[in-house]
Amino acid sequence: MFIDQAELEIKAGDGGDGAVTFRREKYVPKGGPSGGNGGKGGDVIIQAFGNLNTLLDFKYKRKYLAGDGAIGGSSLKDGKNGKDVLIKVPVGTIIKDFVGVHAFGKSHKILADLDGEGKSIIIAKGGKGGKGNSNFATSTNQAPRYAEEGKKGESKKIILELKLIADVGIVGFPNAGKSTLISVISSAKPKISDYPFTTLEPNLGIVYYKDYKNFTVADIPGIIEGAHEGKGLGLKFLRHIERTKILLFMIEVTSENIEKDFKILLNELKQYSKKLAKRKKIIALSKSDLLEEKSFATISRKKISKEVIPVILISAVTNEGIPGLLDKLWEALQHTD
Ligand SMILES: Nc1nc2c(ncn2[C@@H]2O[C@H](COP(=O)(O)OP(=O)(O)OP(=O)(O)O)[C@@H](O)[C@H]2O)c(=O)[nH]1
Ligand SMILES: [Mg+2]
Repeated sequence: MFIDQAELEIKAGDGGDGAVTFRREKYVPKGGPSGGNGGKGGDVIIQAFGNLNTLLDFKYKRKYLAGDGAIGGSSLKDGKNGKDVLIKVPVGTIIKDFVGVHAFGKSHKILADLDGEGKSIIIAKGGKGGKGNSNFATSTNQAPRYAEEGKKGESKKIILELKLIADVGIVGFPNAGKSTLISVISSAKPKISDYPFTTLEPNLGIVYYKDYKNFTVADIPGIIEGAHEGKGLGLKFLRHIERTKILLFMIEVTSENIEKDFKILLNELKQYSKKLAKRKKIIALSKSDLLEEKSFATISRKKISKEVIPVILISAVTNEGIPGLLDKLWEALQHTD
């Protein structure tokens, strides 16, 4: 199962209490106050790591507690600070408030969008340590018998939501050859099979292009007509290509009606998000090795779409068109922001 949303309970550490102690020295019958401060509670920190790509870990572990600060010591020694907890998430993880109910219904406030490697947030702050009694001595009370209590650490419920960040998102019917393409052009090794809905979770691959240049491609489950009404696997996976710059439509070249297929795919995208459907597009006609006579010339580009969209014939089996496709994707990426 692909987990792209998780609910966590987090609690930062409580601050340690300040201490009430007095100096005991030889020949000093009444020592002054010597209670140290309590330690600070540990923070809960969430950080994005590029080598992760699911929220699966959070299916099993949902509670995160940072360490409490220790009580202040005698002889003005401060208590130890509590240990921080670091929660590692994939790049592209959005952190939301568990729930915010207001006049218009429920909403989840976005607390952070960890959209870059190494980005982090202190999601729950540890409580301050309490001051020891040594801080409270005054001219009228030289031996205070009280100290401050440590402050409680923050605790909250949060939602993690993952939206993959890729340069190119592949859209197509099941079995079009999307996963095969990503396995050929990148180091990703997704499951490939001769039946629909082989891909159940998004795959992200890095394409190493010429001269150490690279870009990322996301392969998502296939879409079918009516997906916006929940048919097949629905459209929820489109969220993973919402943040791509280019959409690569993949249609089998042997299809009876490429133009119609393109329209169906585009319509499903529109139902999900008009903004997404407007993104820059490239069409790859897959499995060109199955084309009996080389009749690509007869597939009119104009017929496929009214917009001017590059159409490239490819085969993951013979490698035909693949280098040209990478050139086109790279070139198009240079013209997007
Ligand atoms: N002849 C030929 N077969 C291909 C080519 N590319 C993919 N296939 C085959 O087409 C079938 C489907 O390939 P996948 O890559 O799993 O297709 P997909 O689009 O990822 O499918 P879903 O994950 O179900 O959406 C497999 O049997 C592949 O071996 C190609 O270029 N030529
Ligand atoms: Mg697939």
